[in-house]
Amino acid sequence: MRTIDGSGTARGLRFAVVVAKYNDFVTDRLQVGALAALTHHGVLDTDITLIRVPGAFEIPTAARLAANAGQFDGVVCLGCLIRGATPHFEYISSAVAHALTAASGATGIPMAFGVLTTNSAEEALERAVDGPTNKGWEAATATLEMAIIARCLSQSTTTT
Ligand code: DLZ
Repeated sequence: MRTIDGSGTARGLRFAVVVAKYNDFVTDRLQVGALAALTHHGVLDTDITLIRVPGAFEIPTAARLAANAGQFDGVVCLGCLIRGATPHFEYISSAVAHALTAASGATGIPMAFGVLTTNSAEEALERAVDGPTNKGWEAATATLEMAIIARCLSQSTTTT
């Protein structure tokens, strides 16, 4: 039996990190976490492209454009929606989640949903602390595991 689980080095893989600037007191911290995770797993700084978009609503379009550019093995998507401060919170959250699912499916490029949807700024900041519990770190790790899986599957040959 063969197991493919996304472990192993991510060196040589290229990533786009799409970050919403809205609520940047949180998203800047998610960005730090995501970049730390990519570096921790062997991704070279020169293989990372940072794309900063206005708000969460713009993340899926940028992610799809990045994927279609053919330069990336994965796209890490980071944003922060705060219910109390966002009148159309449910609408944007749902739109972003659905659009990212569609973009990843249509392009075949792994994308992770690192968009916080919290009740308060305090809850958001709790999810953007230093280290592996940072949701940016988690999203980057999920993206690179999926990129490793995609690389393994694309290199697989059928044997009889
Ligand atoms: C307009 C808006 C609001 C009210 N709240 C948020 C938010 O909590 N998080 C976020 O990332 N973006 C927010 N935005 C901006 C929208 O995502 C988008 O950038 C604008 O509606 C322009 O399309």
